[in-house]
Amino acid sequence: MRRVLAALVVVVAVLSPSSPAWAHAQLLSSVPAAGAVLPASPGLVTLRFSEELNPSFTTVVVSDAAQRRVPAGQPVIAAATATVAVESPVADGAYTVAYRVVSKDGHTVQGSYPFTVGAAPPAVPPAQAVAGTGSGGVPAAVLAGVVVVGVLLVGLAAYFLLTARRRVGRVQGPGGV
Ligand SMILES: [Cu+2]
Repeated sequence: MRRVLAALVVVVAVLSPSSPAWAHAQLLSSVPAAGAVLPASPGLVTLRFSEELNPSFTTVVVSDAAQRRVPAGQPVIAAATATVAVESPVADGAYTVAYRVVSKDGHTVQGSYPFTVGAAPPAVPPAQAVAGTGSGGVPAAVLAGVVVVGVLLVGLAAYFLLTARRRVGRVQGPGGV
């Protein structure tokens, strides 16, 4: 019963776009800021949240455009702020800061944001730009395409199954004495 309740809570939490009833740790600001274009590699990445962080459950990962992890120290927690030291200067390029923290109520909060070192990155195709809202998810257009193809395939399969069954019925019908 408790498991069912827990599952329900998760479903409700996932379905509701924002849960104002629960005060979750929220990223308030960061250095470098989301979308910042820096002239040179940052030495530190600092994230400030809306509530105190638990050092045992705070993860901050910086990765490059190829999703390789940039060597950085363990997050240093001071109240609501987490700071990681970038171990050696990074090359020009696009980077992502991904974080995972645990709210006071025990729920995990995660997110990510990009920043750029050096010149601004080349323009991305519109579909990718739309998806680049920090979720790191699959572009909506691709998802829609997958759904449409899936529905078509299921429809085709159903059609062939039905016609095959009908054909079998026809063949067996007269001969099946
Ligand atoms: Cu919560």
